[in-house]
Amino acid sequence: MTRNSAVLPLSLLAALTLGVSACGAAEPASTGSGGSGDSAKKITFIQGVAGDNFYISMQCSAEAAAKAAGASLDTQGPQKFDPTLQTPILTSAIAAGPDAILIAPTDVTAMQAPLDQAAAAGIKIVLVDTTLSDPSKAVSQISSDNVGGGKAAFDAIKELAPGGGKVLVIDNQPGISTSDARTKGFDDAVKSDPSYTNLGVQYAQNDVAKAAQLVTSALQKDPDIVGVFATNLFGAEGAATGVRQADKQGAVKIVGFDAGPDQVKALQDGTIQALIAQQPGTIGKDGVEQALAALDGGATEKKIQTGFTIITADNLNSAESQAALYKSSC
Ligand code: T6T
Repeated sequence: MTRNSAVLPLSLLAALTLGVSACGAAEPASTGSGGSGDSAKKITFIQGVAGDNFYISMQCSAEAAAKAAGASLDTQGPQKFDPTLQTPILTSAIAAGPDAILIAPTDVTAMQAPLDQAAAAGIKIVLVDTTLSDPSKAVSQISSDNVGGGKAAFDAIKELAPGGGKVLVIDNQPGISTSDARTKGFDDAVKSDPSYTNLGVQYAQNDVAKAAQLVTSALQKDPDIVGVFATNLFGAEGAATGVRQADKQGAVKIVGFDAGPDQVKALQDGTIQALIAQQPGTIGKDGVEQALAALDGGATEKKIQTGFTIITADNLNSAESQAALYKSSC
């Protein structure tokens, strides 16, 4: 099923202007909310990485949905977007015996076996944001239209730099379903327009400083780069820093996935031109509802696709853009 998955028409991109930045990873989170009594359903939410505005926003709505249903929800997350750090968190969550786990798997293959084990233990698994190579054991998977988002990013760069030229992608790491799909959507779109050349994907491992360094080096080698697509919060923050360091704000257009407070600041100061805000709140709410439906023996939706909002400096103050901004806390 697809919900709210319409990409804003490109005509709305006519108002494109600037933006970007990010947020750092935090302590492994473990916060709880809602639900009381022995009969309350227990849900654990395992983020891709703690301290990321996208997952914080998802947590807030998941907590609210759990509370409304009389269930409890506790949230945990690794300090880095890394399956070797997420696996032990999942293992101890399984040992605690929740009724359901909502999780953003940090790798399509590395998280497969531990999640299959959780499902085999009778825990209802809902994949939120990212997915697995084989998601069949999950009761539901909910994510943005990431291929469409990658294409929308290129469409935005085209509007910002209509003359064509070289474009670059700053990504987290390979093996993440969401960003792999974003880079594919972007790359396919670039290939359809011979006036642009995709210099390819560079991986920054969610490290803002590394993303900045990749962008400054790329600009030294190819000073005529016209656009950078950053596939998530941290890549966008780093790309903005790299472009600032090269003193090329505005000359190099940055389009970044996600819309945390730092990205919005960069949009306002003109370093980033467009943000593709996902709907983490919807993903979290739907995730809890799917988990509870599965626990109650009700119907679940195997796949739910959510949409996004393209935010520019010009439309930032609109009600739609304001509603799409990510939270730093609940
Ligand atoms: O872009 C989101 C999320 O969709 C992706 O899977 C990982 O990075 C973010 O959490 C943003 O940092």
